[in-house]
Amino acid sequence: MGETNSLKSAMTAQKATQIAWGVGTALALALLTVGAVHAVVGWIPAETANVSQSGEAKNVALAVGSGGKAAAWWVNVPTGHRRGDLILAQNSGSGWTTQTVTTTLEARWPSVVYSGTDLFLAWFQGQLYTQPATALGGWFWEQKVGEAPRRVTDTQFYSGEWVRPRLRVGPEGGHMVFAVALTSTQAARGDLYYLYRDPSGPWFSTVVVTRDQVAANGSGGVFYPDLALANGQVHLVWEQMSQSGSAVTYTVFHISASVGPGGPVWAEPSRISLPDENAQRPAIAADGMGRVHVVWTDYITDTEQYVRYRRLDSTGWSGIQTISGGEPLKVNQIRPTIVWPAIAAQDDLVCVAWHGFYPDATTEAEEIYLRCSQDGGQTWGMVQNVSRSLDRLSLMPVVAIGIDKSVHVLWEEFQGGNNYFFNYDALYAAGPPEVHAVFLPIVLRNR
Ligand SMILES: [Ca+2]
Repeated sequence: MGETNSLKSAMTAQKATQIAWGVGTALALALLTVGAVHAVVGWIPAETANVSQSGEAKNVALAVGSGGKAAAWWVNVPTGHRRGDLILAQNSGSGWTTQTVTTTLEARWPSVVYSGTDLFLAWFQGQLYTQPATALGGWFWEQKVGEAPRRVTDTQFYSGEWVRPRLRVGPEGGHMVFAVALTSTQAARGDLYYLYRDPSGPWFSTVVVTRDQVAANGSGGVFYPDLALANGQVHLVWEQMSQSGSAVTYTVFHISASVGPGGPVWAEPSRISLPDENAQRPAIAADGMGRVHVVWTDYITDTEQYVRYRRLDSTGWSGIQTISGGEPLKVNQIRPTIVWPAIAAQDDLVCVAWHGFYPDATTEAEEIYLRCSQDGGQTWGMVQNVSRSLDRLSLMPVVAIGIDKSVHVLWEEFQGGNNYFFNYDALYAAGPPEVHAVFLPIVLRNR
């Protein structure tokens, strides 16, 4: 409750009015020079931090504990390298404390999750696929903070940047998902793996969906999976590639399971993106009320992408909504060349974050956007600009919601130089889900 009060006090009416007029002036200028008012407002965080300050932060992950404080987790990748050290930063309430968790310089793609006050970390450690000759593979690791790390399985797995291990921990045990192959020759087209364990037991792994299982003409592949727990069920989503000759399509699929003493019992997988979409990078979140919320990128062209949204509740799947607004999103053609959505939900609050820039951007550099629904995903508030750094690449956000309904966002922010693959810091911002006061003065002023 202390955090709620501090958020409210930080957002005094006077401050909101000052910032609102500042944004209004900026948008009025944009109207004169560009000729179009884009319906994006600046988000007013209650708290911001550069949590890495290393110039080496990649693959950021974020979770908020029952105490309302965030834990950030990323890989410090030295310039010229592909892997690095794992860094954990925790917000004590009076500042961030940072620790190096591994020093092997072999880690990528961390995941972080709270179960009550217990903090769990997971990651991939080894050589990711770059070309067949260097697909050496690696292992997945899990660590409860305060205890020793342990290897999730003895099996050596092969995968690439799409491996995306995601960990969830509930009172019944742990759940993990990733996209991998058992051989280096198949590393570029993995299968979908789900793993589970009892609260103190070993991990059991199972292949949920094979690469060709839901591909129309074979030659499939599984990429970028995600995981959520709702009503005692496991929900997985993933990006499914299907190749027929030179035609390659990407589709977002969903599968659910009941997990009992005998292990998971899977339902049939189902496609949740439209057949004519080029649907990639799905993310899923459970809201604690039995619903799951899914977002993905509809990649039409390099310069026309949209964030789509769908919800599964007791009546089935909702229709598809476009969360990123009416204007198409663009991304730079350096990294990662695709819009990258993230989602978090708690009760009726659902928040989506993504990177990109809109057609009226003065610089072709990504911003981090945030949009929240306060009625369980039926209607959505304003598109808000979280990063507000027009000339710098702001990439690959993650989002989390605290029990006080504060929204926490972490992303990679370019720190300058000529090499856009390196020199990123992990930036953090937290605040209320919505700042309605900002938009109204803009409308009045433009008239
Ligand atoms: Ca930016």
